Amino acid sequence: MSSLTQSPAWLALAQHQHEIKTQHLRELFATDPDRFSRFTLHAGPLMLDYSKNRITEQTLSLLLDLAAQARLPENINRLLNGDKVNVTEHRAALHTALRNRSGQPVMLDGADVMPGVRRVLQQMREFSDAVRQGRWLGYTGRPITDVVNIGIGGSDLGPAMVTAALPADCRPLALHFVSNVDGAHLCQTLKLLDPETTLFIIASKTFTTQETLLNARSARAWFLQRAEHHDHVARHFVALSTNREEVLRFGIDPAQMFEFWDWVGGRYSLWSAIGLSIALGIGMDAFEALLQGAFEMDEHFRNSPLERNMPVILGLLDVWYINFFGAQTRAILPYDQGLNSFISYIQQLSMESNGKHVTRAGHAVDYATGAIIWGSSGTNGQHAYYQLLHQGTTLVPADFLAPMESRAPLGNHHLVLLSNFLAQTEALMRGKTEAEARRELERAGMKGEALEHLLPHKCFEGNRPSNAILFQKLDAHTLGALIALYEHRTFVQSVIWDINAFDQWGVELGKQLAQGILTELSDAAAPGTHDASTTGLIRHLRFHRN
Ligand code: G6Q
Repeated sequence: MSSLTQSPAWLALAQHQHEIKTQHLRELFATDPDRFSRFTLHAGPLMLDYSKNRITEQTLSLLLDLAAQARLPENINRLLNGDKVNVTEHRAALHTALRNRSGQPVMLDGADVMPGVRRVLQQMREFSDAVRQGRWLGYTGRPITDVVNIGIGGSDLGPAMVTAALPADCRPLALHFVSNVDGAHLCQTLKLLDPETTLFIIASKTFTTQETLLNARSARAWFLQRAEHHDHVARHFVALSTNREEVLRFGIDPAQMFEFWDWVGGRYSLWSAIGLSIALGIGMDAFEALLQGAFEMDEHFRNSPLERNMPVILGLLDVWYINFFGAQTRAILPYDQGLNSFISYIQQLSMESNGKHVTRAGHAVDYATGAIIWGSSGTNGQHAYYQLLHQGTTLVPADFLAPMESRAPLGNHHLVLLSNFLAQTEALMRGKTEAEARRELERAGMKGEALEHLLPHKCFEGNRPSNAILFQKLDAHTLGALIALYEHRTFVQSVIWDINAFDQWGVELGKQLAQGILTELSDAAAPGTHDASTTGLIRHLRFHRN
């Protein structure tokens, strides 16, 4: 047994869960008229209603004891002050420095990182302005019309999500994102483009990622088929990376490189030079509004007492459900079409950060860690999988997100959207009792055996927890705050679980194996020692591809 699961705060929560698990949210609301105001928080542009959670004041107080036991305030400071919190890679995780708008220095190993951050932001402004205003010309003197971001994982999901969430009305540039090494992804994209007016952004922190480099080489070959001369590459290829040597080796002049640093984790990198496609898509002012929104959330995280701290409360609620109710998943259900890709972004952020099986010191955990994140934008999910949320046997805590104002007002669409948002959270919480279902069936004229037969199917247990996050309108500032909220919430979980949220060794194993198998797929003589299944599949593929 680990010291965590034997600790006083943990044992007290386990005991409390035993007492509270039969209590229904309906009763909690009925007995406390102030429940909504008691369990509502504001941070920057966001409002969180967490009253529809299976908690009481005592639950919160016990969760806060757990946070104190894990020395959460000290750990927040360590993160924000540039301590090497990524213990397996001996690195800081200073994504907050990238959006530090305070004018204060951020020290790392005795040096202020802010001058470098500001220099790259200025470089991004100059470049994105020049491209957007048509001053940056392609090799035949025509302005750029299309930008293709080639990157994967953290070098793709963030920019793709932000630019999908914040479509500008009249963008001067069309943005494309190519991530998959499946040649179809690149081919389908290039089919639409003219090399004379296309700019490629090769986004890779390491500049060694197999998929990205292969896509980048194929894109360059496509470009050179038309442009013919290597000198023209300079007007059409830029690199976002920490690895100057590899960028040079690829053939991109370091003058066309936008630098970032090893203390920026891939899934935390959209705030860095990796955000160049965002700046090109929505303009540098809007990119800086995104940074500002995130900065405000950072300040809230740094300065608010734990009991009024939005990322802390959300992170502790996650722990409450995962570790004490056995919840294995969490749904993210934004009632805003712009946030459709937000789910896969948070999926990476959360699952790559906290999908860990050992503590920071390397001891196996004996408690659950990161949950599976999934979902889709409402109302679509209601007509697909919400059935399981309402009547299934798995507890799925859910985040419901909604804007109070629509970016695309159209008749009463937004009111219909909001009414569904509210109806779902209420239905999950309340459910429908047998008496209510019976009354309803009787009113519909049903009786006798037919009624008794249908009755159990029409009952809803309810008591299904959800958070509601409201904001005025989805804009850059709000989105920045929202992303930072989820980043910090993920960190809070990791502190309670004593795991490293900033490494991702699990990603490496597949990469290593794929290198060896690549040779074996094309060369029957290549040595390989695999299990019978993998060997069989390799042979089958080699034979049929021939
Ligand atoms: C993120 C992960 C991973 C990474 C990609 C791309 O935290 O480490 O998603 O971003 O593997 O890596 P490169 O940017 O180095 O190409």
